[in-house]
Amino acid sequence: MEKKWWHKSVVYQIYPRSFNDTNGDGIGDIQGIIRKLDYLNELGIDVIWLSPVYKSPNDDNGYDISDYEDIMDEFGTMQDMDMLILEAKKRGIKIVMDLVLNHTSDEHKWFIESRKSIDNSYRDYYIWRDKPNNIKSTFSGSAWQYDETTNQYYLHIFSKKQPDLNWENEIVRNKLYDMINFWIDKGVGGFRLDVIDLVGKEIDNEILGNGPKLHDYIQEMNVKTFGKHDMLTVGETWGATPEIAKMYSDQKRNEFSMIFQFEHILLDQQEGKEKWDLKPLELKDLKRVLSKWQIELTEEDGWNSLFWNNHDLPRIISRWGNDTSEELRVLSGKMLATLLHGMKGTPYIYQGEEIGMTNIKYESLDDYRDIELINMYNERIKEGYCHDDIMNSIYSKGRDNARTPMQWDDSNNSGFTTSKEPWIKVNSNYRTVNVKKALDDKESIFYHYKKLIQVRKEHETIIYGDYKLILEDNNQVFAYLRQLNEEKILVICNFYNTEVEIDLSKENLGCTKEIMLSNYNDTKLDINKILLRPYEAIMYKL
Ligand code: TEU
Ligand code: CA
Repeated sequence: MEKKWWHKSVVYQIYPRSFNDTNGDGIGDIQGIIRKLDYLNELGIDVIWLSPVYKSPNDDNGYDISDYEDIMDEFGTMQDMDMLILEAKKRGIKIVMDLVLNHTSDEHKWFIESRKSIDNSYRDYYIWRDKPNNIKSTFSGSAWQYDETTNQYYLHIFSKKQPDLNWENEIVRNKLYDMINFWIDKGVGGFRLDVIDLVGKEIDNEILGNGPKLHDYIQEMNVKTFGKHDMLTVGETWGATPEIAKMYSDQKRNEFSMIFQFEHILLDQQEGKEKWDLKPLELKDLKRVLSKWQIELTEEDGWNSLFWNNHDLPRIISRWGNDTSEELRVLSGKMLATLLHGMKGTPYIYQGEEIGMTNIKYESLDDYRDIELINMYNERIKEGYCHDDIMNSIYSKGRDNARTPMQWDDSNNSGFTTSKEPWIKVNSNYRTVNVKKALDDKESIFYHYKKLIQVRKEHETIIYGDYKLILEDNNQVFAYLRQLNEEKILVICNFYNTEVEIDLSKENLGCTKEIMLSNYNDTKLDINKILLRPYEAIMYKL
């Protein structure tokens, strides 16, 4: 296995719309990101994954692209983008662009042409049929939209304004590869590939993810674009197992550097149902799933990504930590960070995770902006679900939980914008949860993440060491051992808000040399009998 630069990297995801507004229109912009590069440098991250900034009508907040080679008006200009790439590079930070290749906006010139007539030269860029089949849209309802101009239906796995591209059409694939090379020539450091497992779909056989031609397409894309460069590429693949992950991330296969797998993310939803159908997380399931990925996907035949959050997911402290008090928010935020960042793989930090931002509960549905949850609300109301139950699902899993404005300080609208009307309301806890306060407090979650990033860079054991789960049957503590040659690092996390005593004497771990970091400042060095306090998380060097 060849060592790669991204094995040691830590990635920070920015959702530009909610990051930092510099022209007072209530919408984040690229100049706003440039102004915060020194903050990100202070955190110690090496890569920024930038959610889409391309021209878009924002039906799905930029994941509906109308021009891949121009910048969304609200975010600024291509000159701003060139400046961001340059200014980031000056700080040793690479920019990873978000590529949405499964679909475009219905306002993309290709679709405007395609829908004009059956015999239009762009017709076959998209997926048209005389009648719909049973495929459902992820954003509720049928995945087929009737277009009366040509009396046919077009496929849209996501919103009606996101028609799926036809990857069986080689002209489409080559035009997408040309676009990728346009961004490579601009000096970006890599790509995140949105729902890339869908591009091999065979819609007439109702095959969506992992279609038979999927890996042929990915290998063709690799060879014709980023494969010629030393780039970080990460595929979003919702249905992946470790075996499937190897097909994407085994270096010998020339596909991607790694993928986002979501098996741990699905653990608090009812089997076979949707994310809105909630069930409590069982720690034993989380231990089983994360350990499986640590053990079955090694660097010999693949590479893991490590994440709790992204722009589609609820904030992890509210989801699996504790946001009921300041003390528990900080303790559980540090515990969750320690648990993830001690593992093997490339960690991803989502904007605001490093200061422990939490979920939101807007009073009115009118305060929500996400098409997915609004469509779901309307569909479930029609199906007879009660308002309160639907709102409870939205509070727990709605994507707007991740999209409230970044909380910079305790001034109006948390320093995100000077506008009185941010595009989405700021979380009312911004006076206590904000960057300025975190930077002034050496005990803040920010400095815990900063330390975890530092520790990762200083210890090959964290990058490449073996992983072994310990205390496997303990349903309150998640503990594991990392080992590389003689160095051993032990991570112990009390996952809950109650004390628990553990006995490690039978684990033959040897003696502890050092407490590398802890979320309590009086953690003991002796590990044989430990009384772990609420959410206590410790990284020991043995
Ligand atoms: O997401 C794919 C996707 O299926 C999830 O967003 C889905 O909404 C799930 O319920 C998340 O909990 C990608 C992008 O990350 C997302 O923002 C886009 O809306 C989507 O593709 C379409 O491009
Ligand atoms: Ca702005």
